[in-house]
Amino acid sequence: MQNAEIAQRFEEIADLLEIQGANSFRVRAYRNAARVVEDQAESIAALAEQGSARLQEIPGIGKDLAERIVALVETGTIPQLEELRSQVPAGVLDMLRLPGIGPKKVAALFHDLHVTSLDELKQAAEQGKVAELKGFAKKTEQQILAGIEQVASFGRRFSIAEARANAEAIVDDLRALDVVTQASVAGSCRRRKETCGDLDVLVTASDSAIVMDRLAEHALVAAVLQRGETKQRVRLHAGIELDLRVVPEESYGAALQYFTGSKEHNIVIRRRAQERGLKLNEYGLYRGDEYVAGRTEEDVYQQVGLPWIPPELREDRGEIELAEQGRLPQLIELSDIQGDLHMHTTASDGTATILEMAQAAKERGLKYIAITDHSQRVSMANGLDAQRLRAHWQAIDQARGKISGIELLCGIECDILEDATLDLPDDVLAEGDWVIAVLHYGLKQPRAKIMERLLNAIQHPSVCAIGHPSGRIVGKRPGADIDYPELFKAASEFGVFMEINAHPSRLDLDDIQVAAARDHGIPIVINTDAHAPAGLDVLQYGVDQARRGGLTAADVANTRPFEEFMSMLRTAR
Ligand code: DGT
Ligand code: CA
Ligand code: CA
Repeated sequence: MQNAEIAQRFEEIADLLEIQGANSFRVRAYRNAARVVEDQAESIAALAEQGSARLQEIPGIGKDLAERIVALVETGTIPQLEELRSQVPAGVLDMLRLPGIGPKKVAALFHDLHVTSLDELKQAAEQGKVAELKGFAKKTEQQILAGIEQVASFGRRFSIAEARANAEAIVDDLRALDVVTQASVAGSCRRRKETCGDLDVLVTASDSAIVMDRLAEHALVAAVLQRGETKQRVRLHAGIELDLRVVPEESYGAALQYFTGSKEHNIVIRRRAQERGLKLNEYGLYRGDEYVAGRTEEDVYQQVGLPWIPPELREDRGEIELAEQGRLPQLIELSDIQGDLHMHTTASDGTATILEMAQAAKERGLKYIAITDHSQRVSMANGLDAQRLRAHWQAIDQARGKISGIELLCGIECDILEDATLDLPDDVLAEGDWVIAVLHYGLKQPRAKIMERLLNAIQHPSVCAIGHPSGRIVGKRPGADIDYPELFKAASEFGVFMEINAHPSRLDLDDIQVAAARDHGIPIVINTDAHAPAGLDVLQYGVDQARRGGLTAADVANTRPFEEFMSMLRTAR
């Protein structure tokens, strides 16, 4: 447990006590404790393991507090905190995030108005009930409503899947207008970043008012936040906000370059312009007052001595150097993918049969798939034991005779158990064509244990690939604490492939590790992890992640024709 987490628990106790109207000295004692813990350079948890006396040597930590810390480190919680949490609904604490609202006001809202969440607070404020409370003015009520809006959107990032679906629908509809000549999404969404804070859209048009009206009335738009002559900001029903800019034709390339970002990439590009006696902004490239270029992105890059750089690479992670040397990679494309090596059927937690998945994959142009249902440890997902797996593989073998034009591999998504052993016996695993080893449980184990598990799996003679290596869920759950250089070194030594799990909630490996895995010469596979036919359609997001990592088709094993993929697999092992 890190110091910040310990401190956060004490802050929570202080908040809860204050909301309950506890003695202010007690409240302050916990706030002080939080600060003392947070400011320590040494690990408080490590000190706590040496006992309460060791902790009491730290100024500001008395006997009581030291014992609470020891209990917290040993059990993961504090009885007093649990007790307080049971008395105050979780949503009440959310109200503390509102600007200008402290524990005293929250206490009044909770006790006098019986409001227990931001949603209920919003309702009460809209009905004017908040202003009627003692100590609350009409102004406070408005402040609360504005704060709720802010909290709802602040810091929230949206998955690339949701971002793209919304942005592309709007861009398509704007492009369909007669007055519109060009339209594009820009920003992080165009760079295919795994999450987007907001959406940026650029348009050229002969009449900007028509474009503005079309957006304001769009079915996906919930509210117009700001509207000017050529700029509009709206909030979509999905919650994400979108900036639309209508720009002149001669500025379109410069604006697209500017608003695609990233900021870091743009700083370097602007510097290169300056070095050439040019000024670059969102309107164009200028020499003094004279317009030099800006109609297309290609023109802008050319003027600063570079070829056009794919948006996915624009993060200032070496792409400018590669561009300068004429060594930009020919990035992989969706159409390069020939196989999908991770999917589920009704044998575990999928909704379609082997043949239905094979048919769906074939319809999407794939030439081979691996059926990889769960192993027994994932009992929630009806994971397979040795006997059921052998029967399932027989069923896959029989399915081979019932469909042509697509090859089926007998695979398994085998858990790497908390004790670092594999979830199925060696003799069974040895009978499979394709074994993906994965972490599902014990993701919070210390790094050394996580690495022992991954390295054991890599050294297992039947393991072909590590699936969704970190186990993270984007924006929700951090992944396991992995020593990536060590992981990749072992994978490359033992010929184990690494997966980019294409599901937008996983995208695991992430973009940085994708590039690192490639640098280790590890064959990468991009897989959907589909649990239904429609699940096969997430492949694009995995390809985008690979592009952000700078991968070419040659870096990705499942761009190979089936025979070549199989011989690659045999050689690797
Ligand atoms: P996001 O929305 O947080 O996912 O990330 P972006 O990259 O879409 O950022 P956003 O929406 O704030 O701005 C879009 C692009 O516009 C950004 O990537 C670069 C450019 N940009 C915005 N503000 C600035 C700025 O202050 N300086 C520079 N150089 N570029 C900016
Ligand atoms: Ca953005
Ligand atoms: Ca923006």
